[in-house]
Amino acid sequence: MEFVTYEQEGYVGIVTINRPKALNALNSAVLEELEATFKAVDLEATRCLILTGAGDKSFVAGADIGEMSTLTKAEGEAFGKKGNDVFRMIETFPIPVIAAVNGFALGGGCEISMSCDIRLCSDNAVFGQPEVGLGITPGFGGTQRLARLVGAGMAKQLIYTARNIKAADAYRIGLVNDVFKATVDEEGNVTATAQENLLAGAKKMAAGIAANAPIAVRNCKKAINDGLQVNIDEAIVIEEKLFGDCFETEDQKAGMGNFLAPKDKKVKVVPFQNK
Ligand code: DAK
Repeated sequence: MEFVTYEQEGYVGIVTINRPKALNALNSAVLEELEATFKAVDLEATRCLILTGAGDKSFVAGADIGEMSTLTKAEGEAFGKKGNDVFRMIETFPIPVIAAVNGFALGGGCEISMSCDIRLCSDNAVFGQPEVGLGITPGFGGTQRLARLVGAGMAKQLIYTARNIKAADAYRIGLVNDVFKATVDEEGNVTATAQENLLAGAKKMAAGIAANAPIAVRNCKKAINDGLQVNIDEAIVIEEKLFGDCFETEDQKAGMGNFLAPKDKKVKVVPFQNK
């Protein structure tokens, strides 16, 4: 792969968009490689993914404006479909995906982060949907996912004004779950950069998720995603089905068995087997 790398650390997979010279902008090749990378993830061996960008300046600075600028209507539609298919694949991917936003997350960059389950960012992160300034609407789900995440009023403000916001404001409006900054020692020397702390924080969260019962975690993702699309009565039925689906699994027996075991037989970390 030219633009996407994949590393496996225990149960956690790290997908990195690696096109730093163009601030990791999404062109067709990046989208195709992202799709291939996600499709190749071994779901037996992987329980959580992290999606990040190469370098310390940008997560993803949007769709590739150079490539888009010459598209015909038909080509624009095909490009939009490719992006939407990839983003929807991430959103519905069976295991959780954490976006580790290490800088600019603009346009398609903000949108791809919103197709992930959870967003963490470094304190230099910048979020925004600048599309109306380019003469287009957010086309990779921005009008839909931003409104669902931060509410219609705030989404409309961000989209209509095309104004970027910094990490602290993204945290304030609930677009990101946490912001990481550099650590400095008593003399003021940087001992870990914001990006290093971001990736460490994302890995820690991913490992925590991976330590829980994998079938239950997957079913929670599906229940939340599917339930948000329907009314509450239908949503409760979805939840019931996915709740019932956990029973008779080895993981359910192991989890509840450990809770009920005598104190001296309890383990701190239940060795869930994904079965
Ligand atoms: N596309 C292509 N190249 C980009 C890019 C992008 N989005 N963003 C940055 N680059 C490139 C720059 O051209 C430059 O390349 P060289 O000149 O060095 O070859 C390199 O990355 C470094 O960028 P800068 O020199 O501009 O760096 P600065 O630090 O000065 O500025 C910046 C950083 C992020 C503020 C600036 O680069 C910038 O404003 N970038 C554009 C951000 C943006 O507007 N993003 C939204 C793109 S629109 C669709 C669905 C979805 C979409 C479209 C259609 N359909 C349904 C059809 C999505 C649209 C978008 O995402």
